Amino acid sequence: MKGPIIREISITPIAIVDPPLLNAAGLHAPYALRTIVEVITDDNIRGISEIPGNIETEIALEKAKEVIIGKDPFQLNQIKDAIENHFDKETTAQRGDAPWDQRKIVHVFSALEVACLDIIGKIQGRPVVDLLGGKRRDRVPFAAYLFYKYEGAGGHLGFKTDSNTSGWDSARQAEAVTPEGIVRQAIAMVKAFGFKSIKLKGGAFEPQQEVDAMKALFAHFGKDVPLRHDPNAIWELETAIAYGRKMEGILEYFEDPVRGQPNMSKVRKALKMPLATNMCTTSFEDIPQSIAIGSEDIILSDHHFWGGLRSSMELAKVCETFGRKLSMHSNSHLGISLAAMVHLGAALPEIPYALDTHYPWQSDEVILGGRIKFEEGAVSVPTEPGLGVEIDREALARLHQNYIACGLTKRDDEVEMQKVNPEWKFKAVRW
Ligand code: GKR
Ligand code: MG
Repeated sequence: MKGPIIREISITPIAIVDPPLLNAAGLHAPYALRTIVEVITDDNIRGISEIPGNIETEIALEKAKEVIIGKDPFQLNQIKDAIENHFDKETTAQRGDAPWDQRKIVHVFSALEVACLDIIGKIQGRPVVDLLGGKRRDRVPFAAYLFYKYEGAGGHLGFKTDSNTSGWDSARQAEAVTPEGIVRQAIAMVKAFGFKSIKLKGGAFEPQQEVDAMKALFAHFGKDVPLRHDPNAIWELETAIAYGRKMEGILEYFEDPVRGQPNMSKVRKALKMPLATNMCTTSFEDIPQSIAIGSEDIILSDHHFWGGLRSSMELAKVCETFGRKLSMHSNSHLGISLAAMVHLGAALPEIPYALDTHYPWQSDEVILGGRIKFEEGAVSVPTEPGLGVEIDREALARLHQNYIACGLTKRDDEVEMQKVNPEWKFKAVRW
């Protein structure tokens, strides 16, 4: 039987408004970059996906067309093999020192896989979750993701910001540097989205200031709201043990306090709380050493980095076998990525921890129907065929214009930070 054939792949870089959020690598630019990928079959079925934007990934996607156009979108193994053979092998070291993953090929395959699953779902009349083995839950829980931020840096936030702005919009606009500022941000975000767990992106200020913020969150929300802290591996081993000890009993988990599996393993042995990572165990090739030395309890997967939704399901099995828990990492993103995360979240054997999402920080959207709604901190699993979301053409064109106008081609939080503080330099380990 003749299957569908991939006739065209369209790659559209976009820039979405992003607030001036701080992290260990510096400051978010006024725009976060995403790439929208559309895979179109010979009978005009269109599968879509969204990945972090980076000019090098877009060039690699362009080059992938040479081996993907003409393939059957159902043949995901062939597509994967073709990509692997077409490009040089990428190593874990290429993920880089930044909090986010800088490899190209994992992104390329993830973009193509999700778009092909969207096509397959549309042809079969089934949601993507059914292609991952079927739904284990109807709603997928997410966590509040707090950030230190400067008021005034960066660009406009995509909504009217005047003295009448209230609720989450007002908190999103406000400076949050002190523990009290972080608690105010948490209250507004939890109220607006109903999140039941809270994570603070750390690594921006001295450890004691961040520990004080976690203590202030604990004092306000109490033990029934799980808390996490993520300094993005910028602490020394001794710092992580000393300050981690101060957070024992208040953190649900401690995320990437130090750099590298050996250091993570030492912190894990020294502290009485689970460790999570999206920085030291980031691909299947990292798993043997992770198990041998025990570098973490929880792997924060990300389908954009782990090679798509199906390999994230495989990772779930590996985690189950070796006594790891699995949860999800995020970066600034829109609704296509969120929909993919929700399908995956619905299929995973268990969700012991609410998943990360940056979504509340964004105000743009590229899908028809506008921004996806959270209820009680969770997103309902789409039931329509494929991902269940479609591109809003007018929004895509506008966000692509933003991309052209803003002049950014890759994420560089150090350069953005230097616009505020010219002396500032990224350090892989700072405190
Ligand atoms: O958005 O600034 C950010 C985060 O620092 C992000 O880039 C990280 O990749 O959220 C991520 C994390 O959990 O490490
Ligand atoms: Mg992290």
